[in-house]
This record gives sequence, C-alpha cells and structure tokens, in this order.
Amino acid sequence: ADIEASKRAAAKAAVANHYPKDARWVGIGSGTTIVYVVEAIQALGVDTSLTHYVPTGYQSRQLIVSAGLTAVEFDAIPQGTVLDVAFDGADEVDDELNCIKGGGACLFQEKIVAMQAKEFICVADSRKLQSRLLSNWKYVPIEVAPIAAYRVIRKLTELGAVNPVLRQNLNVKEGPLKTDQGFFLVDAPFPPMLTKSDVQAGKVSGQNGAWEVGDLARRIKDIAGVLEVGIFSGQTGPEATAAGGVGGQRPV
Ligand code: DER
Repeated sequence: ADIEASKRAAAKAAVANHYPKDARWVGIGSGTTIVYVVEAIQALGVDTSLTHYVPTGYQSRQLIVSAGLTAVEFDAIPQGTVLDVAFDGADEVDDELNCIKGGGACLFQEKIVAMQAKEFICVADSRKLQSRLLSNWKYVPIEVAPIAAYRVIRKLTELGAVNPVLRQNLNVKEGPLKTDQGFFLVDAPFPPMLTKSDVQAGKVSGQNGAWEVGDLARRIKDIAGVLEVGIFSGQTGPEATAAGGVGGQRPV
C-alpha cells in the first residue's frame, strides 16, 4: 500500500486518540511521519493558540513554526512542567513497543522531550513493526562526544557491535555529521535484540551480542563519552506515574 497514505493514517489515528483537547504542552518529534501528525493536529479544529509545542531539533521547530503553531524550546519550558503528550516517529518498533530512534540524528532532544511527557506516542507505519528490534533496521544510533568517539566505538565492539561507524555527511561535506548539540553519531550494528518475554522464556541477554533491549540501552548509556542512545524502552516507568501518567509508554 502507499507508504505515505499509511503514515498519514497512523498520524491521524494517533492524534484522534491521544491528543488531549485541552493540551497546553505538546512534544513534536522529527522525521517525515511527524509532518502528518502536525497536519492532523491542525485539522482537529481545537484552539491551538494557547498551546505550546516543544520541538526536538531544527526541522521539528520549522515544522511547528510553518504550521502557525507556537514553538517553545525545551530550556524555555517553565521548570517542572510535564508535557501533556509527545508525538514522534521511530525507525523500528517491537512487540513490546520498544523503539529504535535516531535515523534522523535528533535522538537526544527526542528523548528528553519524550521523557518530559505524561505519554509518549510513537507513530509508525507497518514497515517499522518487527517482533524484535534490529530485525530490519540494522543499527543503534548513539550520540557521542567527538573527543571520545573512537573510545566509544571500541567499547561498543566489546559489547558485540559489528563494525560501528561514525555517521558521515555523505556527498555534502567531508567528515562526520554533527548533531544540534555539536556531537557525533555512531551507528552500531548489533544482532536482533531480545524482548523481556524472550528473557522470561530463558534466553540469556548478551549471548553473542544479542542483548535484552533495556539491558543494551543501559550498557551503552554507561559508556563514558556517550550522551544518549537511540533505544526507547516501551515500559511504564516510575516517571509516568510521578507525572500523573496513565501508564504511558516510557523510554529508558
Ligand atoms: O530519528 C528518528 O527517530 C525519527 O523519529 C525518524 O527516524 C522517523 O523517521 P520517519 O518518520 O521519517 O520514518
């Protein structure tokens, strides 16, 4: 079926079912699917003039502004404000709503916005749905401090990554890509990850580089030099409850 049509349908359903009519603070992700989310918000017919939309990078901010909505940078949100909801795309989603994110190199701001929201709504067409992460999408995007990049690459290899590489500016500029934070991205291929139910069924996390999702996210995050990792764990975490969440999906 037409991929754009399925992205638009997924975005429309996500907004219809998860955009609170009285929303005041809404996170807006990055990529192409999120464009249809903003389109669906505009078509809702609610008064958006009192709502603030928090971007997750340059493209996200321009999307908000060009839609005539009010953009407020993450560090301009009043202290302690919890976003009503955050919408974003993903590169892959598994049976337990774990996500791989970072294909668009915006994973750091995507994660802090997602973590600041009562509920994180991932909008993805059927191509993205796999029973386990890294079945179709092959690598974990990781944002790293440039000075530590090769140390991180070596540590990832020790965790079982197969030839992790710095993401380059292909055909536009020599050298590695820099994120909105001025960091580098390492793309680290791993074998397909294990879900929590795999581990409950007796599979051992870490054997031959096949890690349980949350386990791998924590081990990568623990490598000195890593700013953030493009694994969002689909679990109902304490923050969701603390923020009055209704058990929304929580990234790690
Ligand atoms: O980088 C990301 O995680 C984005 O959300 C992105 O990869 C999703 O992109 P798409 O909506 O264009 O597939």
